Amino acid sequence: MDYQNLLVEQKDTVVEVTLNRPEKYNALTHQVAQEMIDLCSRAAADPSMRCVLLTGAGKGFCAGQDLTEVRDQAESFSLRNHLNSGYNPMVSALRRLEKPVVVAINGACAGAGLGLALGGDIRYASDKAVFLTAFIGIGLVPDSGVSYWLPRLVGPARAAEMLFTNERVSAARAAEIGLINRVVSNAELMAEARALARQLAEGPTLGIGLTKRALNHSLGITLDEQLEFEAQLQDIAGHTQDYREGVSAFREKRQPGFKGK
Ligand code: T3D
Repeated sequence: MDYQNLLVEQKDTVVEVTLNRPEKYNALTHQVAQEMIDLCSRAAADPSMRCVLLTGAGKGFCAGQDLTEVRDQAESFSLRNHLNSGYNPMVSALRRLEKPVVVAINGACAGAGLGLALGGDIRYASDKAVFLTAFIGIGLVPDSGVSYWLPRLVGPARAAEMLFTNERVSAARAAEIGLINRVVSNAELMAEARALARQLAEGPTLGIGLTKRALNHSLGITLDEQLEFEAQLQDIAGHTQDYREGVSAFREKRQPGFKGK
């Protein structure tokens, strides 16, 4: 597959993947998800790729769903199908990849972009990064694994706060509450993340892969079960007036007027 939205560069045994839609803060589309899925299956099959390092081009890491993408807004459009054919297999493929995945979060990380980051194994963030769930800002429910990871990483009360209020969480606070592993100065982020990726790639990566399988197994219900449940709920939220209003308000750069309908 030729990648239109990813920059992929292999440095020795580390494959560096950069989400490359900087003018939209690397917002996600179905095509981006297909490219990520392809990349994960290549990485799984290629023994010369022993660690994946994921980051974003420009100022943002990933702003979640591309809200400017023109698509069928008809009642029949199913967010469940949208998720099950794109973001869910993307997040699942990253998580199932039995090789270490380091995420270098260079800037804003929101919505399904947060799900993507949380699907990795070890997260370093720039001191300029900001984290927000974003879904409720447009009347939606968490998807892409965000409702799976948040309560497990930060506890149910903080998860509820982040999800209900859409607060912007700084990188320092994200490290404090366990959402990320480490904050690094913006200038040092890639050097630090590359050093970690290289260290992991030079380690016993088969053992790391099996350790990842053990960690995944320990988590109770599976990520895949929660991804499907999120997709069902998103289908309901995706047919509300509030969702239409949320997306229109974003495009028109104004505050949304939600009605709870
Ligand atoms: O609908 C479905 O498919 C269901 C699935 C949903 C999954 C989801 O991910 S839902 C959540 C979607 N994401 C959001 O709601 C986040 C929207 N963006 C923001 O809240 C803010 O942009 C950020 C907090 C991410 C960054 O804020 P800030 O102030 O640093 O930057 P900015 O000026 O708002 O954005 C910079 C540019 O990126 C700007 O472009 P412009 O105006 O300079 O040409 C902005 O429009 C663009 N951008 C940011 N987020 C998105 C985006 N373009 C498209 N889609 C975005 N999500």
